[in-house]
Formats: sequence, C-alpha cells, structure tokens
Amino acid sequence: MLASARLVNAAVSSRLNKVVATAALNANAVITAHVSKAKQKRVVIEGAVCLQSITTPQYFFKVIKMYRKILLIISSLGLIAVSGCMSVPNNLNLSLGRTTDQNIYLVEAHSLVTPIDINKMHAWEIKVRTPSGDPVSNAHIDVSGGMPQHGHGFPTQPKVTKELGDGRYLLEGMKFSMSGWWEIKLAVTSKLGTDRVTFNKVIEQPGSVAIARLQ
Ligand SMILES: [Cu+2]
Repeated sequence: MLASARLVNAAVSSRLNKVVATAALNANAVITAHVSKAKQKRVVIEGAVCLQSITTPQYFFKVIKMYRKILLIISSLGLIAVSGCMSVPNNLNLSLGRTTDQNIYLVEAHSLVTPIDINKMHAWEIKVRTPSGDPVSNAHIDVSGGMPQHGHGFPTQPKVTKELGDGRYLLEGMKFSMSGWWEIKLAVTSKLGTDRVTFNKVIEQPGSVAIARLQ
C-alpha cells in the first residue's frame, strides 16, 4: 500500500483531531477531496477523490464517510491509478497584462498581496489604458471567473470598489479557494465601449504534502 494512501486513510480516521490530509501522493497522483464552496452540494470526483481545499469541514466529513470505502478499496489494492486532479495546461498564457478581445483596452492586473495564500481574501489592482497608453477613467469593470477545469466560480464575489486615478481600479474580495488554474474575467465598459479580457492565474499548492488542521 502506498504510504500516501495510508496517510489519507489515517487522516480520514482521525476525526477526533479533525485533521485532514491534503495529500500529494507520488509524482503523478494526487488524492484530494474537492469541496467546492460555489457548489456545496456537489462533490467533484475527478478520477480520484479530490481533497484540497476544505471550506466546510462538517460537509467534508460527511463526504469522506461516503467515499471512505472507496478509498480503502483503492488503497488496499495499491492501485492509486489516478492522474490526480487535472493538471494545469502547460500552454497557458499567464501574462497579467493584455489587450482586450477587440483591442479597445490594454488591461493590467496584479495582486496587492504576494504570495497569494489559498482561502485568504485580498485585493488586486486593475489598470486600464487605451492601446496607445492613455489611462481610461470612469470605467465600469465587471469581474467573474473561476476554475475552468472544476466548473466552479470564485468562492466570493470580487468587485471593483474604487477608482484610484490614473486608470487604476481597486478590485476587492478576491479569494482563491484551492490551488490550480483560475481564470479572472474582466469586462471593461467606458465611453470607448465594452470589451473583455481573461487572465489566467495559477495558484500553487502550499506544499507537496500538507496536513491542514481545521478549526
Ligand atoms: Cu476547484
């Protein structure tokens, strides 16, 4: 039996300690329990049980009870034939400065906090300019996004709350509830028109093997 599988089982068993393992298994396999806050009633089993970001511990344990049998069978056979939660595509454009789809705006975005911790609310700054570099003021920016591979959105409702001058805008309420590939979609509207841009952001796993203590 793989040590990592034991780790998961141990974590599943140790309800008293309310210890949950975020177990990165071997190079290829990750078992995670993926409980999406956006879709709390839905557990995504992506070729494995995804156990990564636990936003609702009670619900998590319910889920774990259900899938414990499966976990035990899998691990006792030593057949953790999982490719893990989907890996991040390696051709993603990770640039946080792009022109919008119809080239109306040049938009830059950056987090005001680095590194970005999982599940921690933080703010970003968005800078909007014309392609020739003039700052765009009085713009309205709608924000959406989520994890395209998991089919869920942000756990929060990020919003642009303030215009900071010089074409800069404050985006508050950003929170990434798990590691992996996130899309940040902005729709910018000003007197120049409405145009959209999608940024890709990869949130790294804090450690290859981590034990998270709940509460
Ligand atoms: Cu996700």
